[in-house]
Amino acid sequence: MAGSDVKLLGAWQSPFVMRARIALNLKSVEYEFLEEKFGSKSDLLLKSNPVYKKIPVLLHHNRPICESLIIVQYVDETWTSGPSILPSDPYDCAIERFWAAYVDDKFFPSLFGIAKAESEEKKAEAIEQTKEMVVLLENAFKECSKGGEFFGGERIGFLDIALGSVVGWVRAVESMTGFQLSDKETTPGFARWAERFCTHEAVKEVMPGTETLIEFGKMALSNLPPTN
Ligand code: GSH
Repeated sequence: MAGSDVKLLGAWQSPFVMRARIALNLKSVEYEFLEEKFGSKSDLLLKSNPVYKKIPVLLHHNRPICESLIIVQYVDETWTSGPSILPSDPYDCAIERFWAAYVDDKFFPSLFGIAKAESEEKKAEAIEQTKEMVVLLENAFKECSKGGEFFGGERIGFLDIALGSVVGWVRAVESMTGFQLSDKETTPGFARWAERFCTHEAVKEVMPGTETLIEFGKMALSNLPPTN
């Protein structure tokens, strides 16, 4: 069932969509990118992901696969001739999945909590919390990379994709708030890894620039519903 007829429903600015695009690029899979407009959902999206109604959705021979990390695993298992994304060792695999879940459950919400904070006090709290998380991720990098350049060792792996997809947004939040979440003194491993990840062939064409993300972020924040 590998082969062509691959479509991806997504949006350029979404870190979740970036995960699917990076996985497809790593495997050199050609795909059609069907861009969803911000603030609306196409009929194809509603039909393909009726449960969550969210992007990304991968359509392989018109069969939908939803949820970014599940898509990454599907791509890895389907296009086996390309470089492996998940580690072959079950323990290494479990550790990468653990940290990928941490990225989704803790790190993303904390990072976007900075941008959405309604007072300076709340913003400072969210920044401190996110910085502590970067330190944890720095330690995870040491454990997973085993001295290599990426979480996956010498190649980009599952956790690189899970966390790396948000690096552009980390930079955008840093620039918008004037606070560094990661730097070469406190989290040197994370900082160097982020540079390497963003300049990788499979990543650079899908990773938007900081200024472009800031512009989008301001527009998206101004469209948030008011909180009471
Ligand atoms: N857990 C999902 C995944 O990993 O794919 C999250 C996907 C997600 O939140 N996508 C956002 C979305 O479609 C775009 S960044 N939002 C529209 C909505 O929430 O209605």
